[in-house]
Amino acid sequence: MKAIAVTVLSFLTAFSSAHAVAQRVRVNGADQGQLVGIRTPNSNYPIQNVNDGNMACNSGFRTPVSTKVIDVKAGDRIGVQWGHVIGGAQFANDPDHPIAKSHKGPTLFYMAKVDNAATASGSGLKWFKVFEDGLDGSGQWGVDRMINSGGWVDFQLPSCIASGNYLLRTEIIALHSASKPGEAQFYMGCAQINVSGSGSGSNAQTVSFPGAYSANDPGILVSIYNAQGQPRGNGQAYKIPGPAVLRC
Ligand SMILES: [Cu+2]
Repeated sequence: MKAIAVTVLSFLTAFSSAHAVAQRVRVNGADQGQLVGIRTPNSNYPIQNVNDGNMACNSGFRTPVSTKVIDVKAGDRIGVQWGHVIGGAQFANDPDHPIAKSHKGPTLFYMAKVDNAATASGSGLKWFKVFEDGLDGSGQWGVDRMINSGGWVDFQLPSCIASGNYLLRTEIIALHSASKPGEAQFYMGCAQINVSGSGSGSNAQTVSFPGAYSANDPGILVSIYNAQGQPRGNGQAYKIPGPAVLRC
């Protein structure tokens, strides 16, 4: 009986609870609260088609969607927390929190200027990349660092960006099955922020979602395993998808 229960549990773990959703924002370490100022989908399933119309901010949000626009200053440290379900860890030492450990890959942030971050759609925007964390020389991924940080990924807002409302797009790309076309898993969510500062704007390269990625990008169609079968990279530098990170 116990063996059957364990088998069923691992089946469920493999096929649903191992995924992740972005669900909290923090500013200079101050947690803004669960589902506050961030659009979090009810489903933790990934998008696998890079041309999916919801590649910008995801879809199927837990309602009511927060109307909060979080005030930040250029140069602040801002972070988003991931969890395998809304609410984070479900019990002590929950092995799938914040995401199944198999889900190696990069973590990324993009921003797009909008008139009103509480109401703006993610489609049709011009996104620039403000953060990326891929594979380091010791075989650790951005996702490994996110797991070690309890699901949080933080970065410093560029000092040169113009004041105003932005959608902040957070993303994980899970590459455990990505050696087959269409099997990279994209997880994303959008936080709603209002940036104040004295920046005059930047001439960062912008991209569209969908559009920024191709299914054949070297960082999307890729085997991440070494000769020993460990998910530590295939011996070549890992090329994170998308444009270069904005440097002020
Ligand atoms: Cu998953």
